[in-house]
Amino acid sequence: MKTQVAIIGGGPAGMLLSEILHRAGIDSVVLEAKSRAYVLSRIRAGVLEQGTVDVLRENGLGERMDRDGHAHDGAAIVWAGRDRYFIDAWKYVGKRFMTYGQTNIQEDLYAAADRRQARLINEAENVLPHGLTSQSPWVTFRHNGVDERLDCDFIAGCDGFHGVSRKSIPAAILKEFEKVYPFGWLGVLSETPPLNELIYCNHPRGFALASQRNPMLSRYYVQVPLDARVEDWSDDRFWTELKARYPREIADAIVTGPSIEKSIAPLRSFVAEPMRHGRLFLAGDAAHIVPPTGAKGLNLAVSDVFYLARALKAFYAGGSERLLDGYSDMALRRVWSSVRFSWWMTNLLHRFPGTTEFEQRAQEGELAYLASSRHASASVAEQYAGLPFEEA
Ligand code: RFL
Ligand code: PHB
Repeated sequence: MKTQVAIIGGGPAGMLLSEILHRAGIDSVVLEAKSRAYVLSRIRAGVLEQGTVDVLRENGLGERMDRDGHAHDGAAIVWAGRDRYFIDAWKYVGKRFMTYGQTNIQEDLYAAADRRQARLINEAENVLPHGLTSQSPWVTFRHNGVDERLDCDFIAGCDGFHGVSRKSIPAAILKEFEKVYPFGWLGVLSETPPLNELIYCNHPRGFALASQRNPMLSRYYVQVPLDARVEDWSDDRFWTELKARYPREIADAIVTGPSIEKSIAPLRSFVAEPMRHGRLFLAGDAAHIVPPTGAKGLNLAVSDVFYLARALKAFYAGGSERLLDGYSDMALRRVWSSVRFSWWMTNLLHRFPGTTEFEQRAQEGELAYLASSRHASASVAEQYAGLPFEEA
């Protein structure tokens, strides 16, 4: 098999890259390890930055999002006994957000791929990139019991944190930065009407978050210890704990019901540099992970893909490698700004093991300061909204 860009991973990063390239007349093949049903059932992100919404719209992926998504101006934070604080991106930076599930984006991307009869290979096994520093790299894999080889000009490593792409960069070249947090998030999806806004909560019992997917689908999270097991969290226990963390009026407004999904995600910050080795380019979770507190992971995957697609388009349009050469540095500038913000927000809102009353008061003091300061509020709003994409 032959193509221009071999894309490893059919998550949001890989599928969006394939779609944007197709619209520019560039051929690609996507190799995805899991089945279509598995990919389409993963429950993950929910909050899209304005920049992400714009990229999806510009590439013909906005129709269902604009119909079913919930547009909003920012998110609230509540903490012990105080008034709420609203991160107002619309007021301070003129940007809005869309609540629209990653699961839906993934469906929209697969539907668009079907319409153009994209070459998307699910359940590709033993995917391995080769010849990265040559002009003509290739990828080997096994599909339906047959060994295959895909020749290409470039390889895009969009295979998430556990993929093979990053691991194929020699250790002497790759530098990794990592921070693992001593807790996870237990997430519940339930067919109940959500609160009408996104509300983060700092509480001595631990962090909590109220989010949504649509008018009859809610998404909630509570911070849990690293050794927590989903089996130990009945729906009753979850709702009781969630309500114990929110101030009374909010707790009373939460509509409970049976969960339709329940899972625990550990929290981690991770960055791999550089995001390019020869003809291999990393994008999305393959190169970086953020704790979900800042709602940045999917948005970073989209900005990486935006930069990478622009660089590949410039290359195929005139042969210039300037943007490809600048890709890693440009993507990493935006990555580090979101990594820093997500780390800060995680520190501000979670209860760390061994936290003393001093540290709890210091967190509450910082929240009170944010709520009282126009300057601090503008800074938080600017970062939560996401930095603008850099010009080529
Ligand atoms: P993905 O989604 O992990 O997709 C990678 C794909 O590659 C496949 N793969 C392979 N394919 C072939 N060969 C191999 N060897 C392979 N190894 C893996 C995988 O099967 C998969 O299909 O990475 P991608 O595309 O970079 O997308 C990143 C996002 O999924 C991720 O950053 C977000 O979900 C993070 N995230 C959030 N991001 C936001 O922007 N806003 C949010 O509100 C938000 N909330 C969240 C989140 C992530 C969460 N979890 C569970 C980690 C909330 C949670 C709870
Ligand atoms: C979600 O809706 O799943 C969600 C929202 C905001 C976050 C993380 C996850 O910061």
